[in-house]
Amino acid sequence: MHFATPILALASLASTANAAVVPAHLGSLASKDNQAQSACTSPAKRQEWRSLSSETRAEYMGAVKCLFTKPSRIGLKTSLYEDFPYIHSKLNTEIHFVAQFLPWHRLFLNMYEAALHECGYASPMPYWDWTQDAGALPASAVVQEFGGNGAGGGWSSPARPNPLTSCVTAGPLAGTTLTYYAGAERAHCLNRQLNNGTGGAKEALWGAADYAPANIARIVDGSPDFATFADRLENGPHGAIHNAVGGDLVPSSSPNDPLFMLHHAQVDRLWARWQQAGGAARDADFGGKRLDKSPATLQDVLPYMGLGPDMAIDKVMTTQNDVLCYTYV
Ligand SMILES: [Cu+2]
Repeated sequence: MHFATPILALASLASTANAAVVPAHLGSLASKDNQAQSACTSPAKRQEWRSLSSETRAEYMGAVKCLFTKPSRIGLKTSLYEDFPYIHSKLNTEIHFVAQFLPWHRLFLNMYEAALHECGYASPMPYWDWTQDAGALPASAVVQEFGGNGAGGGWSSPARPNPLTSCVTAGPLAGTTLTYYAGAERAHCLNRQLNNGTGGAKEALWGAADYAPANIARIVDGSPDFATFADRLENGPHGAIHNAVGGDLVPSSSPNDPLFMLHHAQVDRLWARWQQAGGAARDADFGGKRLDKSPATLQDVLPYMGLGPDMAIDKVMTTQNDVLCYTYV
């Protein structure tokens, strides 16, 4: 069976001066005009976690744990797994609350998917459709399969100093230890402090209504341009899920929690849906501010600190081109 091999695609981009070189398997059949499109002939189909077979879900979990056994790609003394929280934390201000948020996470996720494939996972990256769990987050089958709540976990202000004692003790991730927290080295267990977002006034601040189907429909159907859409998505449901899961999913090192990647696959899926709903023009609809408040452009380069090649934003504006090759089902 053939799967998209993003890391090979990325490696070939990095190793050739001309990114438009025809992939070897297409040979001379590809004309100059259709090279970019033809590099992706059978897009991987990304599915919701709950629609995967139990064998595929077990394989995914095995690959996540395998990442802890692989060496860092960026020169850290920690594992390949921890490259992801480390990089995300280091780049925090450059990739959040700025125009780069969606494209940066799209390619970051692709690098993670490629690493899982190297660790024996043979299926496309799954996503977590949390709209199905609005109002009952702790009971979510996705959350439960990833180990559920941390010990003693429950609503806790993200602003407080976190003692990091709400350890996940169930499921395949029980006993996971992590090195980085926020911007520091701070060894700790995988932490969660789940809440429904339906309780008191504080809990409702990152409430279930933010990630309920009605709000997602409002954002996807009612946002006229990229900047509006991206802002609503990041500051609404995206942030609500980070805070409602709590623990390790709150600070800049949030890829510490494996749920991060399934969460961001859903965020990426909603961007892809918004793009598709608006036709081809939205494949080039990008805008907003850089960290220094100047206007962002499609030629701005996304940084990955050596985990994979840095990439211009216009290379990741669709999910089917010479860099990416997937769709959502
Ligand atoms: Cu992020």
